[in-house]
Amino acid sequence: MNYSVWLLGVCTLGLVACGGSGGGSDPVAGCPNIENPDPTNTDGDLLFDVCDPDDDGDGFNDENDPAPLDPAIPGDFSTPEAILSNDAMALALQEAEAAGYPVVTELGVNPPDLSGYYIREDAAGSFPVNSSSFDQGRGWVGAESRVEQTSNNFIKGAAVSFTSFEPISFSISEGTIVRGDGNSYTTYSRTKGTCTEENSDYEIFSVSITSATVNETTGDIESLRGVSTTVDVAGELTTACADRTTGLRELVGNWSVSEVSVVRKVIPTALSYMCVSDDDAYVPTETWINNDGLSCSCTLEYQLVCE
Ligand SMILES: [Ca+2]
Ligand SMILES: [Ca+2]
Repeated sequence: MNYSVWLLGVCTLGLVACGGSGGGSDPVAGCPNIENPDPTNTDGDLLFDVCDPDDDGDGFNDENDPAPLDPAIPGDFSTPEAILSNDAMALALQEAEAAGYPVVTELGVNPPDLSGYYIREDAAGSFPVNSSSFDQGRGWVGAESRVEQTSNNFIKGAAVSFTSFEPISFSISEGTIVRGDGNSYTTYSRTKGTCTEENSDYEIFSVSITSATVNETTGDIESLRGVSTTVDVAGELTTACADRTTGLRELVGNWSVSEVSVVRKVIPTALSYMCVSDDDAYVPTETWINNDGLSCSCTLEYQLVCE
């Protein structure tokens, strides 16, 4: 079975991370909605800690940060430049290139607009090389995803992963940075993944760089290749979780390359697993008001309910 579920499979398209920091909100000094807030401001940006989603400004949101008040742990991943200058990522890029799988790192600030809905077919992608230079023999699971790109080039995403015609996981993410020019782009993301198999509490903090081109006619994402490296871990690694990526990507400093030839851009009614409502689609735990004024939700069983 082609499987890479818990770390990479749950991340949309390879284009959106599963977690990461907030970004892209309008700059407002202090805390706009709190009266007399505690002025403690760890990272010295425009938001006080009490209303800053990422207190230390390292690019990992507080709830996804092993040390929310220490920017040295797991490191500064708040910008593409910071991710590129991280030692583990720099080594991963260098070794991936030496293995014949170079990953492009665009830094232009006029990337294509990736907003829309996408389908990555089950087993459409692969992991051709990793820290030990062998094919893991596993492919990406399928994914349906929603991408919202903000004006300052951050991406918010939601996705349902599937395999064997069943949905198997969902994710909601924000804080992925997109850079590029024309039709080519690179995304820079940071992720906390949690493996729950065999009652594991193992957490992996990783950063990823993924590049691709957008087909001007179809809007499809083509020739996608990315590298992801593990920068910190927490909890106890069970055998089941280690087996996911042959026990390598679960350890600090290890990396893997992923590739997908085509991720199709679709209209929402073409989606099978996300909850489609009017002209939009949602994943479990999301709620919204539909065009008829009804209160809707996408259930944990991936069912649309409006009342
Ligand atoms: Ca702050
Ligand atoms: Ca943080």
